[in-house]
Amino acid sequence: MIDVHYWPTPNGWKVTIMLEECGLDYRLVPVDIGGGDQFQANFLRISPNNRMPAIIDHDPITGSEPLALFESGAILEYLADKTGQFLPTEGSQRYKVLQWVHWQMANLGPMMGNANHFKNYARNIADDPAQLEYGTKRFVGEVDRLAGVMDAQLSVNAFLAGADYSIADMVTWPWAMLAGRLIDEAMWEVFPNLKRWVDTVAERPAVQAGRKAGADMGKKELTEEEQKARREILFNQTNDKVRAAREEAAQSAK
Ligand SMILES: N[C@@H](CCC(=O)N[C@@H](CS)C(=O)NCC(=O)O)C(=O)O
Repeated sequence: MIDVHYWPTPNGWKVTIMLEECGLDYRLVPVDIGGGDQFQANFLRISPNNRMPAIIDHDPITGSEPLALFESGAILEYLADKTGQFLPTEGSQRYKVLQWVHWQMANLGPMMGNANHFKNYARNIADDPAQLEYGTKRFVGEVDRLAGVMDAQLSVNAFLAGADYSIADMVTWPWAMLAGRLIDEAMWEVFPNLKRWVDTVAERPAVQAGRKAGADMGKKELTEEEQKARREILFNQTNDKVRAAREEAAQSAK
């Protein structure tokens, strides 16, 4: 059994999609990131970067001790090695797949996260329109650039890392399919190869099941005050705040 410490977001879906693709048994452990669960002592022990997703595999390939992992790319690489699926075990294609996994983790994910922040969230927090405009332009521009990178790659390959569907597609699809909300829905006409790939991956039953996993977790109606408190937790993190949460967690663990 694999515990998935999870909230239904693109980074969380990567893991549930892979687990569904491989037919592995898993159970979801909610990490309400707007409510601050990512700072709880038990969670920080398995995910010291206070981010979900994280997993605990109680029957790992590494021995008899349960294996805890954070970072979605590392989790998918591990699950691929565990099952022998969606990542070749050797040869140049293994590294081609990993290259695109790292590309997503270092580029598309962070740039889309920042674009989403400036476009959709920061206007509730920042009062300087020039800052908002600069941040939006910078990061939406990066998302547009990265959409072009994917479109070019997919103009000569069926899937991101080549001819076969792999963990590179699974880490990229949950973000890429949302790009229209940041750039403009008309973007899909400009990037037809990306659109073809987004639609093809969306049809896979495991992708649909992974996307639905835990969908009810974030559905509660929130008051304006509650929304404000959640934004404060999510968007105002510094080392001071993280250290205070860790110290509090350490105290309560005593
Ligand atoms: N690179 C990490 C990113 C994970 C990440 O940013 N998770 C977000 C939700 S999508 C989170 O846990 N946020 C909590 C917070 O910001 O405190 C991964 O892919 O696992």
